[in-house]
Amino acid sequence: MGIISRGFQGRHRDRADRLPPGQYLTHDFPVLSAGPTPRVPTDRWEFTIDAEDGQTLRWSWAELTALPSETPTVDLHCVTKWSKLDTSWRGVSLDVLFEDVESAAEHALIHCYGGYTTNLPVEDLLDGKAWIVYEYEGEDLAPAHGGPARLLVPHLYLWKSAKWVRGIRLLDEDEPGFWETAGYHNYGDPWREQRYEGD
Ligand SMILES: Nc1nc2c(c(=O)[nH]1)N[C@H]1C(S)=C(S)[C@@H](COP(=O)(O)O)O[C@H]1N2
Ligand SMILES: [Mo]
Repeated sequence: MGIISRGFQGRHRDRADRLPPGQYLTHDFPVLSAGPTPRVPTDRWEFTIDAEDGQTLRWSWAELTALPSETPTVDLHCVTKWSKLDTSWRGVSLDVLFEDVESAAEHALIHCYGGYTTNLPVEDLLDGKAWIVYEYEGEDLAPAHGGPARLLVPHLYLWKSAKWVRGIRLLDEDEPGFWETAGYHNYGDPWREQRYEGD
């Protein structure tokens, strides 16, 4: 219930302190998509975690939304320099989805309806740092913002928060995703201003 995000914000209580270097505050919610918005009816939606040994775990929409949910309130930081404070979401912690995953893989490649991909270390998905969210500010997540469901991993730049998320592939070797291949930073920590390769 937002304990992690409250703790995180406790360290950055002031608005100015909560703004990473080079960012400005915005109050609207811009839409940034590399392609058209895929429309995925929830009766055909599924989410999978594929481990490096071939094991696949699968959730239907009904199964995902029946899992215990959390309501994180988090700050968003986009590499195009806008930040938005105190956004509130509902979704399932990746810790819950990883409960039955047996894997020693350190790398994750997120894949989406529509073809977008992004990579991050598995540890950045765990310990209360990431969710599959399906509500924003108390409403169903709008398709433009990734509905029916998106990844939310707010401690990294927002391009890592994959919209229309479809699954996670666990990999022994790191594999860059869409923007990482195009010159964005492989990790993308806004507090270290890791915008582009070499930052
Ligand atoms: N599937 C998918 N996810 C995506 C993107 C995308 O183009 N496709 N864009 C990323 C980028 S670059 C940003 S900044 C955020 C924007 O999220 P928003 O449109 O909800 O603001 O989504 C990220 N997730
Ligand atoms: Mo972005």
